[in-house]
Amino acid sequence: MKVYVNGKFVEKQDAKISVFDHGLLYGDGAFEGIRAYNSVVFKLKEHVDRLYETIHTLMIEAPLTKKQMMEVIVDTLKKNKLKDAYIRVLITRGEGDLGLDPKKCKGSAGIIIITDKITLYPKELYENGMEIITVPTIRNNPEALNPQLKSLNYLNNILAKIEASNSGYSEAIMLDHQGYVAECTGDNIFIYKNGVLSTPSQGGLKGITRDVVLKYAQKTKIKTNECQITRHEVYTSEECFLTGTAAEIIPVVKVDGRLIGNGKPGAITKKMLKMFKVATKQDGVKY
Ligand code: PXG
Repeated sequence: MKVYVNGKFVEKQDAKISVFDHGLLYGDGAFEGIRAYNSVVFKLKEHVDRLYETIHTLMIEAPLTKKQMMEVIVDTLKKNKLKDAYIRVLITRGEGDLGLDPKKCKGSAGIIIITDKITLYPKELYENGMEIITVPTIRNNPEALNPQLKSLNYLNNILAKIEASNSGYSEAIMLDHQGYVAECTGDNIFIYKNGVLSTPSQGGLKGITRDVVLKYAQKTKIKTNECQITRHEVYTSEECFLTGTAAEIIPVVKVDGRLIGNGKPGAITKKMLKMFKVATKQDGVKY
């Protein structure tokens, strides 16, 4: 497997950066998780735009222009001869000294790692739905560390993941600083009730898969609502599902021990899954 590191393609075992890189020392950097399906990089432009929005706020200098970045991502896929892949793109602050000061860093690093398909959850969960819980760790307050920043510091989500997994669950709901449902550790959450598909308006990442689902629902005349959502509203929903690049779309059938609907993946969830499969083959950059 060839990895792109700072302008060079190297073998996996030679893909290394300095231990003085602030990406390692402080989680000072940004990343994206992208997928390619049958030689189409799904929503490539949207992912690269989001990556560059994160580094803009973090004031990290881009190692490549957006256009170059998109080209290098495609080159990495071609070099590895992969039609289906999960792509991890990182931009770190670069090498500095043992102090926080970003001004002392020499220049950002760009890294592209590719793996053949990843399946985040077991196949049967996609068919039968998963059971999730709410965990004590709340999502970062947006005025402390905005959830729109896909930074290399994922400890907030990792702490929640640890809590989920300690209790025997593979995914968890994280509440926001006001106690409303924000999102899951690596996915957005949707609920469906009385003809309306709702997703939290605040506290979580505005996911690209989330956006695909919202746009498709609107196109097919399903009412959508981005709003504050309570746990009670999740418990009493007819359907619930999670969305994310890694997870794709996964049905949820039980939350904190409460059955959702009839405890089986619902019709709207199945409709979204079907749409998503079609979209992933069309909606992106072909190579
Ligand atoms: N919320 C969070 C906190 C995320 O990290 C999503 C929602 C979904 O966004 P997209 O744009 O992918 O629809 C993400 C992204 C993992 C993993 O290993 C998950 C993500 C990113 C990196 C790793 O579970 N999800």
